[in-house]
Amino acid sequence: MPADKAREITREEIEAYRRDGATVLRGVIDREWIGIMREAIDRILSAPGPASVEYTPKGRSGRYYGDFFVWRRDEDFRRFMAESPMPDIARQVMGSSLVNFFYDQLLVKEPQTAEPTPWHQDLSYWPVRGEDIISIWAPFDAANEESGVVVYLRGSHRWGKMYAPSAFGKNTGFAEIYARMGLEPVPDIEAERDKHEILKWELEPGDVIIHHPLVLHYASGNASATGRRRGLALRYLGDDACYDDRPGTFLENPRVRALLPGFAFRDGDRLDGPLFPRVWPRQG
Ligand SMILES: O=C(O)CCC(=O)C(=O)O
Repeated sequence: MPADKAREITREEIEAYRRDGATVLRGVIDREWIGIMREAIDRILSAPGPASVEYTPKGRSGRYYGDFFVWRRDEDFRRFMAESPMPDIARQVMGSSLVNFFYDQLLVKEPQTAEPTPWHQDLSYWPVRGEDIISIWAPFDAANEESGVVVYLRGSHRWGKMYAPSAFGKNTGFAEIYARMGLEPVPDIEAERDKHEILKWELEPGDVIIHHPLVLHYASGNASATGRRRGLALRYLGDDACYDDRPGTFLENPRVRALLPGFAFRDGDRLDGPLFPRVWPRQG
């Protein structure tokens, strides 16, 4: 049986997350889960889902693949978000007594993929609000500067700003939706990287990064000739998180909406039930 409980997340780790907007947790996923999820990810890559996006334009080298709510169609993804140590990590870091799963996002960059993940904050894409919202980013290959590990602008979650979402690829249908929000665009951080304090870690499978929904983050393409970069982000909602009915979020994308049949929440509702399962306290 792969592990379901997380080790204790230390006070220093939680303080670093709160202060900086992101921190690394080493060795929190065991080998059995890593094996299960590598196979599961490859299964998805060979049969892309209805809301998946190929961010690498046709004819270019590599492949940047994105997919959403994969747990809804793959049992191993479902087990990983609900039965691995991930919900226990989310609970400990948020200090929440209730945790619901928001969604998973698969982000794979095969060798020699030029496309970066642009600088962005997560919250502006999402129909949620609250403080108790966390992402856990887990790599299933070595992730480093060459292969495109996610990097963070330290403390940017505390700027009191929400920028417009940046579309990850052209012609994905998302850019037009995001334009409806009327928010100012993310500044050109790549152009002035040296003016900022960038947090970055080299990760091995088993390590994860936890990040705040308002921290600015970015990942380069995968410049490696042979090393893959399979990444999975899991998003959890804690005690004060609720549905936010504002315009322009990813719910307006018909392909995402189609993954959520019967979605009928009203502004302020807790996202709970079969579409956003409660994972803490553990069910069953
Ligand atoms: O994996 C990546 O390239 C980006 C990840 C990301 O933006 C996220 O998890 O929010």
